[in-house]
Amino acid sequence: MRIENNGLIMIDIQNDFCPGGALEVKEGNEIVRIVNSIQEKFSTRILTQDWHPQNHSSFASNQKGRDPFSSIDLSYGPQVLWPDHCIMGTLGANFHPDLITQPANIIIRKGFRPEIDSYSAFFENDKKTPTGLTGYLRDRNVKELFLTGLATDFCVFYSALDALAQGFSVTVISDACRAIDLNGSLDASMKTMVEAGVNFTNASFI
Ligand code: VGL
Ligand code: ZN
Repeated sequence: MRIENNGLIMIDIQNDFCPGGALEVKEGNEIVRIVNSIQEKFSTRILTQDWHPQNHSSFASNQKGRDPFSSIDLSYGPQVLWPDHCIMGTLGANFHPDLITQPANIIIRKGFRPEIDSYSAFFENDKKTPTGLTGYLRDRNVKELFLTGLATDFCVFYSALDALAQGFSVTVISDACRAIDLNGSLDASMKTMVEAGVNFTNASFI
């Protein structure tokens, strides 16, 4: 079945989030085959790409005396500090080499402003600055979104909540996602998504 007017969002399936990468997500590479196997069932295919300048404020290396995976307060609220990752133009920012990218209709890059991080595919972490994805999807008359990618408890999580708030129906394809799981973030994000009304399925049911 090809699902018309439905969109598949493939979030940050990039080398730096896969084993051996700068911010590796356990088993991150294992989703590539699963994501590839369902792409043709969707009429609209969206890739997102975490795309940071070297001086990005979410990098612990740019915050004096701070360690990766600690948290600080930035102008828009608390922000986890990460190892340098997905630096624009580097190999680590490339999509996983086995990910099928040709059929994608649009690539949304996010996190390119030095002063603000961007987990969600829709809004940056100030919850105000849009990426433009909402307008793109509305213009394409997409109503239902299916989310895959890395990481379940950060970029997938914030994208799912924002997509719901923008009026889309949202289904996370669980076996096509993997988590960072920092201080219980996976459990917390799952609970929040369930309570918010996110649906969950597996790729074999698509
Ligand atoms: C992500 C942390 C920092 C993600 C991106 O894709 O989930 N996490 N940048
Ligand atoms: Zn990032």
